[in-house]
Amino acid sequence: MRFSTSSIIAAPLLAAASVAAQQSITVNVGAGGSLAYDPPAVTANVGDVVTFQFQAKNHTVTQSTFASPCLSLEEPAPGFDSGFMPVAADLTTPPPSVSFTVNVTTPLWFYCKQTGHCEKGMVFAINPTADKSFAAFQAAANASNPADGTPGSASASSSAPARARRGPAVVGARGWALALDAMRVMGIEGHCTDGLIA
Ligand SMILES: [Cu+2]
Repeated sequence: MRFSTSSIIAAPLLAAASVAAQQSITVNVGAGGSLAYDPPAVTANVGDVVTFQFQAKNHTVTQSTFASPCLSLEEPAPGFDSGFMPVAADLTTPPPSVSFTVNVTTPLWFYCKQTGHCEKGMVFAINPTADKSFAAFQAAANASNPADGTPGSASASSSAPARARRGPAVVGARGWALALDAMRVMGIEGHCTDGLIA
């Protein structure tokens, strides 16, 4: 665990350190059955090659826009699209991959066009900025209409949906700790049973 965390942090630092050399960046798609790109966002220079390795299920990497995360980029010209990449559950050969060469310095936005995946947050970004962050892009994806991918009413800059989903677990943990503290104060720690706690 310690080693894998270090390598995840080190990769972008190395990419930023050697500006002149062309970088090769690998992004895992749907690893372990997840609806996610790993890493979900990368920093890249013009000429760098991002290779998407499709690990499971049937995903795509499809270019969209910050304003409409779950709709394919069509104007002024159709954007990058890997197309659907079905992967057998018992795959033993190297996973299929598709590469994308970074051609601009401005942010690039992508999503999975499999039904419902984008709205569940399966999005990816190259060179997101402070103003147009990956978190804001993903929040806008979460707020999009699952039926047709059109943008939702929530602002792209709002991170409220993500907070709302994490909220109950945090409150629950705090409530549990407070309850235990209260029982200790009351001196009933030794007397509480599973039935009393529930
Ligand atoms: Cu997908």
